[in-house]
Amino acid sequence: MNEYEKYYSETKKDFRKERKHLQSKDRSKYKKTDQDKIKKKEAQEGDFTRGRVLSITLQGILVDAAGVQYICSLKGALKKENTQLKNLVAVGDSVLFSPLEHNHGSIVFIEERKSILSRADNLARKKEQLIAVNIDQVLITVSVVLPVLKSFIVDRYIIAARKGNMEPVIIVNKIDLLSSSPEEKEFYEEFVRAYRNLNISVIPVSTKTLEGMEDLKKIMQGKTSVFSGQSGTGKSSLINAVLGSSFKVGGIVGRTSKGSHTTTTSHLIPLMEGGFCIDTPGIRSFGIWELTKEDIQNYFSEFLDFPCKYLDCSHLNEHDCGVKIAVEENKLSPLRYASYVALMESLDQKHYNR
Ligand SMILES: Nc1nc2c(ncn2[C@@H]2O[C@H](COP(=O)(O)OP(=O)(O)OP(=O)(O)O)[C@@H](O)[C@H]2O)c(=O)[nH]1
Ligand SMILES: [Mg+2]
Ligand SMILES: [Zn+2]
Repeated sequence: MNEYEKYYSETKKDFRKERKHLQSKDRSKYKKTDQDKIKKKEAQEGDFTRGRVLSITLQGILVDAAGVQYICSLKGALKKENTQLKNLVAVGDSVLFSPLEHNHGSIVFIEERKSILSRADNLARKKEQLIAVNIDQVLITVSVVLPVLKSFIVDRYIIAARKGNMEPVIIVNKIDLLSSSPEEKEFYEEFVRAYRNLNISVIPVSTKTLEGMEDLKKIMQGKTSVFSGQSGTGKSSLINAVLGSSFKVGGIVGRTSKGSHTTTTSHLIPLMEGGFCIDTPGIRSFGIWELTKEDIQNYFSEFLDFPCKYLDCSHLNEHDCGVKIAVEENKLSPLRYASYVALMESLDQKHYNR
């Protein structure tokens, strides 16, 4: 068992034992170096310690403060404060707490949230169900083959990430499988170029050859990331490679959900290099995944440079469409236009399905 497996292997019964073990580990891992003292000092805010909520279990709220974990509860006054939200505190929250004996603590303040992932099926209800908050970036994972690169799926994730106030980053995995076929190489290169042109970071990697892994770690450093993308693109493999473990990411989702209201329980995993990684299934099950025509049109903002005959032109079937002409004249990326059409058609599809 590696550190992360141990970390999450807590059950009600061995929770105390596990915690003791963690504490002794903490002591050896985080030697009191000068840098550590500085880090600690930064975390202090008056009499309170600043920390990050890693997980919410039946035993309490697990909070990380500069590498040391505390089991916290909410201070009474805080509990009454908010009646709208089902979960007062969410995984990813930045909190201030008073440290108590034996690595316990009492949370006195929850910082304003920068981004929120809440369940799509709960949006209509009065009580919003938070899954995770304060996620900085979505690592949109695609693979060069198996499954093949699909631009419109990437765009779908980019739109959702931005709607949720998170930075989209594209991870192109399995570059070891890039064959010497010129067509395949050309398409891959065009794909990378197209997104870099949109000022989106594209990181080619392989979990087999470990090419690009340092770049991936670098972009995750000091940030909170969630891996997202189609099945089979290698999200679990990438997380394992980043964490240096064989820890089954899918395996822990839901383990602690027994007896709670949630069907999806997420955990924040502290990274050795600083920063966190979250193990939710991605962003597809969240409210931001719902797509509107406006979302699509805002995303393809470069189309605005090419006026059409009709102001409300959909750029699909109309005559005298400036966008279609621009594509024909190679002034607009055919890759982008094809993606636009695919996304617009997916909207129609949904309409018919209703
Ligand atoms: N050749 C090659 N195969 C890879 C690479 N990364 C992952 N794979 C393989 O791709 C398959 C899918 O990988 P997973 O990590 O399970 O993919 P996932 O995105 O977690 O899939 P889901 O959990 O279904 O969403 C596995 O058979 C991996 O061994 C890579 O860099 N190169
Ligand atoms: Mg997986
Ligand atoms: Zn048009």
